[in-house]
Amino acid sequence: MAAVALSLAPFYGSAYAATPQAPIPPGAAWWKEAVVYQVYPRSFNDTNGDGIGDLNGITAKLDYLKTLGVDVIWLSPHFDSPNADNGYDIRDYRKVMAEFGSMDDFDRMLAEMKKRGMRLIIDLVVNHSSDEHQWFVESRKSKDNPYRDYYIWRDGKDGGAPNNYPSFFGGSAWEKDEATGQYYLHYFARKQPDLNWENPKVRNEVYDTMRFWLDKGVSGFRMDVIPFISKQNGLSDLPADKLAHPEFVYANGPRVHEYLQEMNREVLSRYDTMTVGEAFGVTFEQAPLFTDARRKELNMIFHFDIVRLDRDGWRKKDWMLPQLKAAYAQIDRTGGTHGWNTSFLSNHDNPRAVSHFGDDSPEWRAVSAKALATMMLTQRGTPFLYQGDELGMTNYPFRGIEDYNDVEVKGQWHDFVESGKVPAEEYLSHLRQTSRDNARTPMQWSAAPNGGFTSGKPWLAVNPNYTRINAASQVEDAGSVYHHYRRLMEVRRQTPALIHGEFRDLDPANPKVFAYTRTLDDKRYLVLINFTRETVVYGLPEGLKIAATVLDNGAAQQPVQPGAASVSLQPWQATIYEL
Ligand code: TEU
Ligand code: CA
Repeated sequence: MAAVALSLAPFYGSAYAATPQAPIPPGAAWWKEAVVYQVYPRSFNDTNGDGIGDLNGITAKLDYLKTLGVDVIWLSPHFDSPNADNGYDIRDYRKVMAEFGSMDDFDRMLAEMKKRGMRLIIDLVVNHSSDEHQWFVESRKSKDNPYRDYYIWRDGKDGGAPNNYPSFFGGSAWEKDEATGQYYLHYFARKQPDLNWENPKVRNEVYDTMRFWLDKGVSGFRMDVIPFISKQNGLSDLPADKLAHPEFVYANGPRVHEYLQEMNREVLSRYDTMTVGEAFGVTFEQAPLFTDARRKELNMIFHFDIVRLDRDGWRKKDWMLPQLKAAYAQIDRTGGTHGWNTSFLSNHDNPRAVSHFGDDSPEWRAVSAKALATMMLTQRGTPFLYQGDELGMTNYPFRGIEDYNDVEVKGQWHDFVESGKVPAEEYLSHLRQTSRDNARTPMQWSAAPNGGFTSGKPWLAVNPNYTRINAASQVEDAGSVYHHYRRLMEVRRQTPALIHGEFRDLDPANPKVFAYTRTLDDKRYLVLINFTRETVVYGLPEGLKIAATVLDNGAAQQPVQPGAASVSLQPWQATIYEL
């Protein structure tokens, strides 16, 4: 305990008292300086006992987020939806999902955020809508319906689908519709038909929707699978080697940049916004096409290269630290001088950060979660923190297939297990580690029943470790994961070099330690992170001298002497030094 107090010393005094930060002023770069917190509303906080999180539940927790140091909230879809994919299938883009509350609740939530100097970005899900959207209800009625061209309809070929495109949620990406005998395209579930962006009416509908929410006061959008909006000319069959990862074809339609530039011209440039594109299927080489500010498209994108480092679809693979570092270095390069990046380790589609990249055993969970926090918040990119990761929440102890809720799992179970291609046990052993449901279990607010998330029956089971891992106990404990995140955000806010400074990996091949500098003008910082359970003596590269410790994650045993040539890094130690 003494060691913890000592290592926290530099920021313990002022930071624990939690001086609320001043709001970031409007202007070109507020979104570079901001820390974003993703709320998955269904699992955040339920205030009416129906087992589903709601907007009032978010409003009730704004002080918690403010104290943590959050500047911007990204709200996963809050729109009217039949929930085939938990809101990523939108029935009405201008209506609030009934389970989440009303438009009045939304307006109040937004006003309360503004009162606290926080901004809100919402999820723009416009590659597809719900099949229950009025546009699709009309579109499927007849070939000459005025809405027919809002979606992508084709005749079948040789008695089957128009081409061999697979859906991410299992089976073909085409569904035959009885009314006309034609097929419609759906990259995701059958209940998520793809919109036809070639139709200018569709684009204008989307822009109108964006204006509707911007005029209400939201500050921008996270754009769901936005590179997929332009479809390949001719929609020909995928070659065999592209079938396993169709995203690299789906993301490369010929008109995607034209559409994004039009969207920017028509809408985004007229407001003070931030935009982040979910860039599934976009390579490092292509990334600047989306984010180079001179092109006027998006501010930043989510690269998948870190969260999918050790993945092949639902399969989990081994990973090594140098691979992770290489991904960081490449991502940083794609940002370049004119672009900007994101920094994230988890979201509602990925397993929990600490279970994925840290060590979620009881002994190492907290310290490794803090080490990952240090890494995530000292990259050159806007950090996106996923709800619950600030507590070091872990993956769920899934047993059988019946424990899962995700539409993706149901499709895969059918395609791989029921088809006899993969034994159930093999699929399940990977799924336990890779399932999206790991991140979707309810927030663990306290040690009360259901982690204080609901007084009713939660829509998805709460992780039984809520009695040990919860917000109430961590807010009280200065040495918690929560307070480490809070201190990191405060340090980041006060240290321009950690936001804008040049990133340099000092030792890309080191399998145990991630060592990098962040440099801005004459200010230089060193970050050292030990990714192992062992003590590692790390010799500093020639010429580097530590001037002071800025913040460590509670693992350090003794302060480093100024001028020291090496540091004895404790297991999972992560420290920011000033050079
Ligand atoms: O996800 C896009 C996406 O392609 C993957 O992350 C996907 O979830 C899957 O894991 C691929 O195998 C976005 C949303 O974030 C996700 O929640 C939605 O299900 C999807 O789009 C459809 O809207
Ligand atoms: Ca509720």
